[in-house]
Amino acid sequence: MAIQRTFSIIKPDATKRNLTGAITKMLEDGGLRVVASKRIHMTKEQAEGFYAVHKERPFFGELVEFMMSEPVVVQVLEGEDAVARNREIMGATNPEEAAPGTIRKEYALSIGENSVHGSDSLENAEIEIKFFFNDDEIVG
Ligand code: DAT
Ligand code: MG
Repeated sequence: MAIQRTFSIIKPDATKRNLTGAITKMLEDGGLRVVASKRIHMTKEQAEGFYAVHKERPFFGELVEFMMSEPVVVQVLEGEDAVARNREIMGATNPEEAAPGTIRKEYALSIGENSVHGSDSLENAEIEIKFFFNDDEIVG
């Protein structure tokens, strides 16, 4: 175990329902610290670039349109084992499969409108943090 940083997005379905604070509290209560945060409205270029790994998937167009549909809050989270810890707090991609007490079980509307993103590996966390934040925007 080690102190890590991971990347999180509070997605459009959640910002639209005014859940930024409630979701951030679940992350904080789970042991993670918000060391960077900003509310942005993603451009098409940002949404396509961020999710480029999924561009061959049938839901790619829908995913990009969704991520541009309302503002999002992008965050850097820090803590013990932060990448795995954040994935635990988020719950499974499909809210029907998400464990009780997780963000997605509590708030997600569907597999697509599932309230949060979290990096799936330390390597991807570094790439995703750099995609949205400059070093001087992260204050540990
Ligand atoms: P996760 O966000 O849990 O890492 P993922 O990386 O497999 O999941 O997919 C990225 C996002 O794409 C996911 O949060 C919501 C959307 N998505 C995934 N599978 C989908 C599906 N079968 N139908 C619609 N959207 C989907
Ligand atoms: Mg993923």
